[in-house]
Amino acid sequence: KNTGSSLYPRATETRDLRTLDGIWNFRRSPPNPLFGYLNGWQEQDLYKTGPVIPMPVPSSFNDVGVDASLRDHLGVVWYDRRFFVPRGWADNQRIWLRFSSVHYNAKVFINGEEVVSHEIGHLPFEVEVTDCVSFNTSNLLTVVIDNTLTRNTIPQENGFDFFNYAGIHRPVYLYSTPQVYVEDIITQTDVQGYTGLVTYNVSYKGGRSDVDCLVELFDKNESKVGSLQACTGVLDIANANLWWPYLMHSNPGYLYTFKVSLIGSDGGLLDTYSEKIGIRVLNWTTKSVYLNGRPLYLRGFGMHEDSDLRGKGWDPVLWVKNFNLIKWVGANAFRTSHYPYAEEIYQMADEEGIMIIGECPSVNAFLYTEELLKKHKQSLTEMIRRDRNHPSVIMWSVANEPQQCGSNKNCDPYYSQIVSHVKDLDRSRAVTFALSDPHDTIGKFMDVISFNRYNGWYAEIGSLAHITQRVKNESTQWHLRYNKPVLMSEYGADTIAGMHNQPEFVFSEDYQVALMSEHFRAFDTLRHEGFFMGEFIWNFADFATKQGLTRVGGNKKGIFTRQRQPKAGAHHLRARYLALAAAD
Ligand code: GCB
Repeated sequence: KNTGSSLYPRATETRDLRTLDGIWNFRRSPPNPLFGYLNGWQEQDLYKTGPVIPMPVPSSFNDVGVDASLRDHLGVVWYDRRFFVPRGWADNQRIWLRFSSVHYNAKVFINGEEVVSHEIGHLPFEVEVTDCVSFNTSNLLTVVIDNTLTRNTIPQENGFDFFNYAGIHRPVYLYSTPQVYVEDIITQTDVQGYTGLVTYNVSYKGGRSDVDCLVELFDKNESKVGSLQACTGVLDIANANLWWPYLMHSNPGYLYTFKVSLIGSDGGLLDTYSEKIGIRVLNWTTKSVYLNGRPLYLRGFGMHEDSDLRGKGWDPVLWVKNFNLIKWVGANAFRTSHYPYAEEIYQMADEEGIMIIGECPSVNAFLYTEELLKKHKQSLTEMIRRDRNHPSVIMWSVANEPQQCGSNKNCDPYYSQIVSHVKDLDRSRAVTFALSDPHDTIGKFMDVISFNRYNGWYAEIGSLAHITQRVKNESTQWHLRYNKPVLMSEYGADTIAGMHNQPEFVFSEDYQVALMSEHFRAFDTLRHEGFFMGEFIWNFADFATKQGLTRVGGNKKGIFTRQRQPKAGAHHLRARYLALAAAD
């Protein structure tokens, strides 16, 4: 089967697109994961083989029901729906089925025939289904999902606190392309003086060798500023408008439209596809990461894709609000802790000038097996393939809090291979990991040292006394040990909105504010040392977790509640971030 491209699905002059989002039928499997297959559930409508419940797509399935067994379900679930294929697509078109994310393991059937399977959530997969669909009648689409995590999944079981939401998390599309189609576009930009350079590589498929690529670049006013007739090349853009971060420039997030057309030998248009790109250049030293020659100071957050009822389901309402809040606070960056987010989020970040550290789904890994390494690499391949053209993505985070890397001898070879894998795919961005063990030896593989530390929380709970000194010491030690730029990728305190205590007491808004102030004092000294390049509070908003002694209705370290209302900490952070932005 043709497993297609990594391009975001779009209708163009030559491509058509239908969404398959909506209410699907859903059923949990009995504990035997094979039960449904053995009873032929994939071969007929699910409602004919037993009771079904309505399930929204996209959404996690966990929180839309009324019983804990659905919320906490671990194992196999079944989804299905019917769809029609437009008659017009029968005319020499290829037909593609695309899932933007299904968590964790997915098997997809059309009219009873298995067409594709995919492991690892948070990343898209697609397959050509031209020969599997019928134009004369409706088609049955069945998706079987298993959310069981093991020692050899990415992430591994039990290694993280966020809730293991599952389901069809992002949009599902049916789309058409011509026979000869643009398969992939890779762009990389550079800046020399006032000139922007766009190096590109367009690949196409479809069995004709007499195809030419016409590449055109348009500015925001839709004026053509460059073009080339070649599938690989470099466009020189004089007086380019560079892509700048939010609040660093009066016109942040400037994007050009990169349009590719495939032209046949008779001059006819075969396929066309456009995407937005930003012109900017990144480089880094032992002290900092530079964007367009200017050192970056990142003011940001760790986040989650998480909200009431939807769990991890893509929700444009939530994310437009999130971006408005990110800008209101004066932040310029976030880390996609702890997995790649929906593609639409990177598109918004491109437009708004918000910088992203793109993290793959490896969270708190332990036991470094060959099988895990293979999957970890696969997650990076898929993430980089998907996200590499976004100007907003400035760094790759290849893992959050790898475990035992101070003691386990397998760690070094494992992470050295992980980093070389990333470098083979993309040398234009710095690589980081969010470290938590002060004895970690894997900092040597990184371009930037990120560290997570909960002073005043997991260390010395309730005491503010040593926070400033500890943050300063640890940051300095990381820098001295590895001679790399350092950023604090997590710090924070659980805070119940509305709870007040004077003098400050843990879980109160007052304690969160006081703990933040102690960190700010450290950051202010560190900023002037020249190697400290950013602060990311944990977390942007409260989020769901598994049940546990330390989680009162979830992880409450948000500066916003889960409903995106500000705690006192949000106002406190805003005052700081806006002042930092003014000094930027
Ligand atoms: C961490 C993890 C993050 C947790 C956080 C916490 O170190 O990276 O996923 O949510 O601590 O609040 O415990």
